[in-house]
Amino acid sequence: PSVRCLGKERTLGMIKPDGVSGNYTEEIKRIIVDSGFSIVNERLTQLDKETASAFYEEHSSRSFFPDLVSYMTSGPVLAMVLEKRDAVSDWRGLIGPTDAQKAKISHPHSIRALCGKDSQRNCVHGSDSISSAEREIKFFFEDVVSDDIASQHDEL
Ligand code: RTP
Ligand code: MG
Repeated sequence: PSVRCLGKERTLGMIKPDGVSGNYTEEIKRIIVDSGFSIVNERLTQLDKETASAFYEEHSSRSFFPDLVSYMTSGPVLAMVLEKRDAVSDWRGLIGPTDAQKAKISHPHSIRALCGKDSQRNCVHGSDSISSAEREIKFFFEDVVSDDIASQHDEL
């Protein structure tokens, strides 16, 4: 199935570990819904090193990659499938620039300005293209990440 259907489009949004542990989940969800997105699926999950590395594999040669993997595995993340017309670009616009310090100046109403700290801890993720959205929605909702927090707890 395509991420585009009947004029609507889907993207992968994620609240990163700092957003979840900082108790921003409800506020971010309210912004999402108030901005016209439907949250059509969601999954709270703890990424391990392997899954976090695979998710961000495009950055594997960057100097910040080991830090990025540590950050993304530091606590649970909430992955969400977000749907609306132009979901991919509209969600990128709503989250703001990568560097949360810059976001606070240039995009003060963005989500990263609200709950991000710096160029790494920026509290949310968004797919950067329609093809990334297709890959990332599959990643969280069909392939690698199959156990949510509740079922992981059941196995303990
Ligand atoms: P994302 O993929 O998480 O939505 O973020 P993005 O497109 O705005 O930025 P990207 O270039 O894809 O970088 C992915 C994530 O890596 C961390 N990062 N750290 N220390 C650094 O200089 C640095 N640069 C990037 C951030 O967590 C960024 O969101
Ligand atoms: Mg990116």
